[in-house]
Amino acid sequence: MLQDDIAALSTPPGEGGVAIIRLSGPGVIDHVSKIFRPYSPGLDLKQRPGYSLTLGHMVDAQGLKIDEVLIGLMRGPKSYTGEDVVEINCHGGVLPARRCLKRVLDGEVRLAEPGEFTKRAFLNGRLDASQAEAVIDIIRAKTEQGLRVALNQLEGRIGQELQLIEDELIGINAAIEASVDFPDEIEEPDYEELKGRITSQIKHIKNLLSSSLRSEIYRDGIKAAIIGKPNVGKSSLLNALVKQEKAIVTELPGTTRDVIEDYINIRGIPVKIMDTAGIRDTDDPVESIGVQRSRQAIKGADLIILLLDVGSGLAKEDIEIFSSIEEQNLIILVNKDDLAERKIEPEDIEKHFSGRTVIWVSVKEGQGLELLESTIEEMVFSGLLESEDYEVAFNLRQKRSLERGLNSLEDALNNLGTLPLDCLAVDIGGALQKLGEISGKSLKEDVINRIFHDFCIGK
Ligand SMILES: Nc1nc2c(ncn2[C@@H]2O[C@H](COP(=O)(O)OP(=O)(O)OP(=O)(O)O)[C@@H](O)[C@H]2O)c(=O)[nH]1
Ligand SMILES: [Mg+2]
Repeated sequence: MLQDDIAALSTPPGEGGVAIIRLSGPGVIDHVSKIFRPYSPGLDLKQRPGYSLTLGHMVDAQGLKIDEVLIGLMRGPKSYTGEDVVEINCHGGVLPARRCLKRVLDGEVRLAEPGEFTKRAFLNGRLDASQAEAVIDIIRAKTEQGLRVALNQLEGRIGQELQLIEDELIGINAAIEASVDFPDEIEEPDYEELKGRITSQIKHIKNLLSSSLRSEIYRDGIKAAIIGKPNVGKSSLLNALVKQEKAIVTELPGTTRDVIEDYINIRGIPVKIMDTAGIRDTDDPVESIGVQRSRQAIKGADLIILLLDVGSGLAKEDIEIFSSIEEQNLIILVNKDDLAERKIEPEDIEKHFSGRTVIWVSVKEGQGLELLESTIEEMVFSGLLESEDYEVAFNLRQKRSLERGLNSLEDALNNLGTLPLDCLAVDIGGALQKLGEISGKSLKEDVINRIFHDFCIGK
């Protein structure tokens, strides 16, 4: 495929040891050889082999030095994009990186769009669509487990699983079409056998979808909101979980006004944890905005951690907040369990929160926090298949295609015996089309563009 030449800064802007400018396209080696002066006199970049490094200077049109750089060459098709790729390692300051990029873009080379290098890798057949999507997941992974899921996907695990299903569906369709096209020579396939073969592929897809759920949690994480009336210890809990004094803690009720967020790793699950303003009726205009934000945080969370305070006892606010929580996962923490004077007893909890998950903790003394973590893990994975392999994790786009493919197969099964065989072939063809969207075999251009749009420039 003939493409133009593109370049972009592939490292984040800012100060660092090195910055890397990546170029890809048929003319990039030639282009860089004109703006680069190697240390070894007479050495010609164009003659250098793939996977070589060459040290020298990038120079401007007058031959003046711009920066000392190390040039990495990768010759297509053995490169990330499948085309000739040059990586210019310059000094990692804002100015050298910017000047080198400007020099590179001086001529025929244009600035790459977000994700364009990976898009070329896809278009040149180096990666399928699900592998290209894994590249973003690797960049964004927040826990070891999340990274493992993404690395498996980059290896093409999804593609391999789907290929098995596609091969079987192609086999079924071939049998049907042969009997439709040559009715005199080839017998109709046995309906019971067809039914069995289609059913087993339906099962395979359903299994893939359910085993994906666990891996998706490791990849995407969850949002948890810490809520409660003022002064129960919400900010203290956030600080204990993130292991730093992130939020202000005082003995005054109404300390926190904004939602304070951070990421923590709970047994491999990336958790976005939100500390919120204590919920109560207040005339203070700033605090009441904070209370509104707390209520919004409740709505957007996958998991709610509701704090109660042994020292202040159960109040009408506690009950009111509890009743505003809908169908979400909920853990009730009865905090300040270290206090001698206790105004909450187990019977009070039983009376108002019967059947709910309750943990007695002292955030101040770190008591009960381990149990909180294991309870979060259990709750998040409850009802999901046990699996240690992190085999596949579909994203929304892939799931939608998979579910549509599944629908077509279910239609095929329902129509078996009532509609003519060639209608069955259409349903199975539809399923194949949908499954093909996951690897990218049957993707429309606008969808391809949407996939790569999520990427950052330089990737
Ligand atoms: N004894 C005891 N005191 C605690 C514990 N946890 C928090 N506190 C104290 O309770 C007070 C309030 O703590 P915060 O973490 O600011 O409470 P908050 O829920 O964030 O309060 P607002 O932001 O005002 O809603 C502080 O004086 C904390 O030191 C605990 O486990 N035991
Ligand atoms: Mg607070």
